[in-house]
Amino acid sequence: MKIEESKFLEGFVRLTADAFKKGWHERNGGNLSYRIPQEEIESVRQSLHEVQEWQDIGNTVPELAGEYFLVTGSGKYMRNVELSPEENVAVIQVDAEGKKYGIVWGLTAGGRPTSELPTHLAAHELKKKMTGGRNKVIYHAHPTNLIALTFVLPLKDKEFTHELWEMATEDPVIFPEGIGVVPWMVPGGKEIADASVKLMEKYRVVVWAHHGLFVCGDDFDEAFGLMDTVEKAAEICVKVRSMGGKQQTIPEDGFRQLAKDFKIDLNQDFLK
Ligand code: 2HA
Ligand code: ZN
Repeated sequence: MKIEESKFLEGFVRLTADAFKKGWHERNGGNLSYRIPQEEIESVRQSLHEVQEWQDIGNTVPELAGEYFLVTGSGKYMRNVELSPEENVAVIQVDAEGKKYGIVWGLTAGGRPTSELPTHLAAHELKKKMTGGRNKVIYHAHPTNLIALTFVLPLKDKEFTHELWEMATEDPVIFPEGIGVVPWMVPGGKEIADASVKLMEKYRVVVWAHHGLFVCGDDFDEAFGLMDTVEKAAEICVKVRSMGGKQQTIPEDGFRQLAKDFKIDLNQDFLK
């Protein structure tokens, strides 16, 4: 079949359209990538062309040698992906050494894959290994309330996580391992990729201070749902602080009880 008929492109486009409407993607903000499993890439082979030019990834990902990814384009707008996927996203292949990529579909009006490719691919490499291949989505957005909180909450994993766990009873069930925080850094390079991937060893959600959020997921629903849940917690937090701050909250033992009843492996280091 043609790639336009594939379920994975449909899922990718649906996430970008929904996420733009959420207000998480001003201008060219944010980026999305999907590791395309072998059988899915074979099913759309007729749409792919040869690699014209191999370019540096800006990172080394040997465990992803030969793999294919669907990625948003650098400088492209999330809101335009739905109108014209072929101009705004690309399918890339990683070379045999895991150092370069080549475009095999998309970006028909020119362009390069997302500026955050070093972080996306390094996170894919790690999560593929950690989940036995189940994790396929890496997603970065600029959600307003979450970014606002990075100006007032301590930029510490424990404090940031605990504050957001308190904001809705089922939040600890959605991100029981907690949230990692990367201090402010220049985006787009290997330094922020290394810092993020180090935290991704422990978490599925990583905050970039004064910038945005990185999440992973087995599929589009999981990645979008995680972004949505964390941003909603952040929105409640902003509202609570705007109303003068907490007058009461979930008791500390409540978290332990929740973990027991919901059978979740809640990160005990983040309880008080
Ligand atoms: O502009 O969000 O972090 C895309 C980005 C870079
Ligand atoms: Zn960004």
